[in-house]
Amino acid sequence: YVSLFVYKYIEPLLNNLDNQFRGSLPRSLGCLLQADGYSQLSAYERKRLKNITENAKFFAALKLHEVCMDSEHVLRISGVWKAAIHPIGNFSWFELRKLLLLFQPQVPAGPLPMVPEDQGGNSELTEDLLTTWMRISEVLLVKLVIFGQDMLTSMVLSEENIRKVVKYRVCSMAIHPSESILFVAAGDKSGQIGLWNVSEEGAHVFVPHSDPVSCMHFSPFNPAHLLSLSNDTLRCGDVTRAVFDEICRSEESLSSFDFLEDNASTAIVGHWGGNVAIVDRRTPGTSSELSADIGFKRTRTVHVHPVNKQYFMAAGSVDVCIYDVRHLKSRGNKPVSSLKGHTKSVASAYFSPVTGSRVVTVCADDKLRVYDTSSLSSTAAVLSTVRHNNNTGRWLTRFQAIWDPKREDCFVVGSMARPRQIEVFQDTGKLLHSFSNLDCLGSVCSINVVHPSKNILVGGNSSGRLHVFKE
Ligand SMILES: *[C@@H]1O[C@H](CO)[C@@H](O)[C@H](O)[C@H]1NC(C)=O
Ligand SMILES: *[C@@H]1O[C@H](CO)[C@@H](O)[C@H](O)[C@H]1NC(C)=O
Ligand SMILES: *[C@@H]1O[C@H](CO)[C@@H](O)[C@H](O)[C@H]1NC(C)=O
Ligand SMILES: *[C@@H]1O[C@H](CO)[C@@H](O)[C@H](O)[C@H]1NC(C)=O
Ligand SMILES: *[C@@H]1O[C@H](CO)[C@@H](O)[C@H](O)[C@H]1NC(C)=O
Ligand SMILES: *[C@@H]1O[C@H](CO)[C@@H](O)[C@H](O)[C@H]1NC(C)=O
Ligand SMILES: CC(=O)N[C@H]1CO[C@H](CO)[C@@H](O)[C@@H]1O
Repeated sequence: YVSLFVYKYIEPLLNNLDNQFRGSLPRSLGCLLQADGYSQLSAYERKRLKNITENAKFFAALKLHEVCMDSEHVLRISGVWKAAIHPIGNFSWFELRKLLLLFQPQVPAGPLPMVPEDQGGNSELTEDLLTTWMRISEVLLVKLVIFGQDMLTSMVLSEENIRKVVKYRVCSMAIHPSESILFVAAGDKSGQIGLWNVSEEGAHVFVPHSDPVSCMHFSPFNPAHLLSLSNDTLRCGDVTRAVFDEICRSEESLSSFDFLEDNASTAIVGHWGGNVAIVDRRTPGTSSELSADIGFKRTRTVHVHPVNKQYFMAAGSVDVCIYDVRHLKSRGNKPVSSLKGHTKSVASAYFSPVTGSRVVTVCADDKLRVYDTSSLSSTAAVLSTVRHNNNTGRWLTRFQAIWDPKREDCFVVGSMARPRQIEVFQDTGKLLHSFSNLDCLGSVCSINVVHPSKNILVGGNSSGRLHVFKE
């Protein structure tokens, strides 16, 4: 059936494509041709299918599916897709995409060498970049710069500070704490991680995951370590050993993580299925220490209190609750505090960075809410509510509101408003500033990250481009 489908619909489709989409055939496709239905084909059809295989045209289908996931290209090729899907009548675009996903090569389990995606022989440059990363991770002076509105307006975006860093939609970002070199990591929908020295031309791409990289942080204890999480695995890219280690591998889909202690040896990991797990990097193996049912249908983000590290917050369907990790057990967990009022799914919930006395959440009910968590009472009070269009739709990553790590009272969030902008709010709900640039910023930046000590903001869009606003 599958092969018939491929034969009937993909092949004519491929004939419509530009040569740039044609490539060589991945081995996995050979297996596909053994699938059901092959036997129903006539000898001629079988021969023809074989020819198609040998002509290695299927790879184009693979490429095509990758391209399709990138909203930038969807309009351009959707006409071709429609033409191809039309004769099938009842095959939806999503079914087709699911089918094509079967062909995507999987990243193997276990440690992976830190070698870049083939970028046409600039591996020496990658060496240099990794050396830079190592060097800037050795000495760290973190100064707290408190900036006000003047500083915000002095941060601008210019053409040379926009770069395509990963292939597809940006799902997570991390910024190295170095003050001398601006070094940014972006994770995308396909499992790529791009590393970019902002003063340099190109980015360097690695593929340590096969699923969206939904969460990423440089270790606060040792920024030579970049931790990245996708659906099935939490990895630690250790530049000193040039390897992406595997810290945790799970059958349950992983959504997010955060470090429980300053030395980053343990982490809390959220599962799409609702549970949270404790991972200890010192214990051998890649399974978690404890998986705890916290009564959630979904856990999207987890965040550890910046001062009282025994508290962590989980946010999911409509629930946002704070728990005490010391009392976590596999079942029957009761929250220390609940942040109530959300009427739809919550995309993120984060503690304010210095004292943790505020929490900002983003909810699909089109509201940003700030809670008072200074005295962890059973129900946290809402301090302010901001109406905020969050209707990012299918092609954009959902918005997350993140605190400026240098301040207690101000957070940054992507926006659907035009002209395109990234908004900064005070905890009172007042809009402090909108980062925009009529010439250079023409797209929504769903994912943003702010430098821990400098006035630098980076926004990532849905085609893998990063935009750096700086003084
Ligand atoms: C298969 O390829 C061979 C050589 O390229 C060609 O002669 C033959 O006609 C093709 N058969 C079909 C069924 O397309
Ligand atoms: C992402 O940003 C770049 C540069 O600003 C822009 O050219 C591109 O169209 C944007 N992508 C999308 C999907 O809007
Ligand atoms: C959809 O297409 C398949 C294959 O052509 C066919 O077997 C099935 O009956 C169709 N379903 C509907 C609801 O038309
Ligand atoms: C990165 O940028 C800095 C300047 O900010 C430069 O000294 C360094 O050589 C650059 N290149 C690499 C490969 O790290
Ligand atoms: C994550 O992986 C599981 C299997 O491990 C799969 O069922 C699920 O659809 C995946 N989710 C996403 C968002 O890719
Ligand atoms: C990390 O911190 C925890 C608690 O503060 C401590 O028990 C543990 O030994 C530390 N680990 C390392 C490697 O320093
Ligand atoms: C009130 C409202 O329309 N909220 C929308 C916020 O965005 C999500 C998608 O991210 C929509 O599903 C909601 O309808």
